[in-house]
Amino acid sequence: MSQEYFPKIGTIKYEGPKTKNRLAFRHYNPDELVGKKKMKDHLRFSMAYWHAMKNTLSDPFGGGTRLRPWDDGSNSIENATRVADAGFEFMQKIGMDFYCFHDRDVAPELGNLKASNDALDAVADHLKKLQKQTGIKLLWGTACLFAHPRYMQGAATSPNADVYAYAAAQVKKAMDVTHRLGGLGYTFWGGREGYATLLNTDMKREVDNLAHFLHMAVEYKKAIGFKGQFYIEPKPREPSTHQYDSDSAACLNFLREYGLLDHFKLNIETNHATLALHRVEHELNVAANAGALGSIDANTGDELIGWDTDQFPTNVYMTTQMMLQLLRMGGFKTGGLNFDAKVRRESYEPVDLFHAHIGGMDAFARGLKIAHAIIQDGVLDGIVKERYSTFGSGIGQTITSKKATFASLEKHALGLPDDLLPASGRQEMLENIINDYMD
Ligand code: XUL
Ligand code: CO
Repeated sequence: MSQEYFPKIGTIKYEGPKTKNRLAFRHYNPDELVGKKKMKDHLRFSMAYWHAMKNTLSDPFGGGTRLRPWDDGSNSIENATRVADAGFEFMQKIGMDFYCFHDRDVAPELGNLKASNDALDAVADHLKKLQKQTGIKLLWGTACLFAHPRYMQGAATSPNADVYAYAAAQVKKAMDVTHRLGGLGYTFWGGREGYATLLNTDMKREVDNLAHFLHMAVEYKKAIGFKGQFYIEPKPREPSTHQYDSDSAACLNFLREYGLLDHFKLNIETNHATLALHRVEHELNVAANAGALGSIDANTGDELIGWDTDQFPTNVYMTTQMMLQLLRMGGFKTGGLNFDAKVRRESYEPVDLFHAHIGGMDAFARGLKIAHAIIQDGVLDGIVKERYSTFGSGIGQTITSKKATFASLEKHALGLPDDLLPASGRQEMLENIINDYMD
C-alpha cells in the first residue's frame, strides 16, 4: 500500500461526546471495557466490500454518482488490487478489524468461469498480503449468484440444470478462496432463490434442489477442511416476489426439514427484517432461541420508501434493542456487525464513507453501553421474570414440568373465577424505563 487514497483523512480516533471534530468517534472507544470485553470485541465491525468499495450509488432512476478516483471501472486485475488497497486503507483508518465480500466484488467476472476463477485467485493473493500486513480478517465470503443474467431465474433454484451447475462451481471456488484467506464464515444469501409466479414454478423441486445444493456445500466444506461458520441470510422479497429464505422462522424450518440445522446459523439483516414486517430484534430473538444467531448485517431501511435502502444505522433505540438480544445470547462467536449499508446517492464523496461508518459505529457503541447497563441493573429481566412467575409454582409448575394434562388443567380451571385477568403488561412503563437509559 504505497499510495494513499484518502490523503486528507487520518486515523479516526475516539474523542468523546463533546468533540467538535466530525471525523472522530464520540462513543466508540475500541479498547474500553464494557463488562468483561473490549468494545471492539463485542461489536466486531466489518466493512461490506460491495457497498463501501463497489457500489456506484445508482438507483432505479439514474446511474452512479460516486467519486472514487482509485476505481477506473475496468475489469483489470490492476484496478481490483487498487480498489483492495483503498479498502484496506479505509478499514485501517477507521479501525475496522473485519471485512466481507462476494467473489465478484473483489475480482472481475470475465468471459468464462476459468478466467474468472484465475482473476479471483490473483486478487486473493493480494488480499492475503493485505490481511497479513494489517491484521484485518475476513469475517465471511460469499458468491454473487444474482447479478449475472444467467441467474435471472435463480441459481440453486434455477429451472435450468446448467445454471445450477455453474452456481455450484462458483460457490466451490468462493469457498476455496474464503478458506485460503482464513475466513471465519461463509454466507448464503438466496439472491434470486425464490419466484415471481407459481404459474411457471415447481416450488417443491426448487426448494429440494436448494437443500441439496447446501448439503453439497457442507460436504465440500468437510473435504477442504474449512472450519468457518456457514450462514443463511433471510430476506422476504426483492429481487424475487417470494424468497424461500423469507425470515428467521422460515429459514429455521427449512434447515430443520432438510437436516441442515447443525451446519448453519443465521445472518440477520435489519432492513430484511423490516421488509418481512418484523422488528430486527424479533428476528434476532427467533434465531437466538434456536441457538442459531450467527452474525448481523447492520443497516436500516427507510420506512417511508419501503424497499431495501440499506442505510447506515443511526437510531440508538434500535441498536440498543439489538445489543440486548446479542448480549443475552452471550455475544458473537464467529460473526460480527457487518455494515451492509451504502451512503446515499447524494453523498458521493470519499469522505462520506467515513461519516457513514463513524455514525454507525457510534450508534452501536451507544446501544452496547445502554444495553449492558440495562442488563446489569436487571430492570427488564426482573419484570419479565415476575410476569411469568405463575409458572414457577402450583398449577404453573405442573405445566412447566410437562406434568399437566387437559384433564388436570380442567380440574384446576373449574375452581377459578371467570373474571380472572393476567397482570398488566406495563408496556408504556417499560418504554419509559428504556428512555431513561438513553441519556
Ligand atoms: C442483499 C444483501 C446481500 C447479502 C450478501 O440484500 O443483503 O448483500 O448480504 O449477499
Ligand atoms: Co446483507
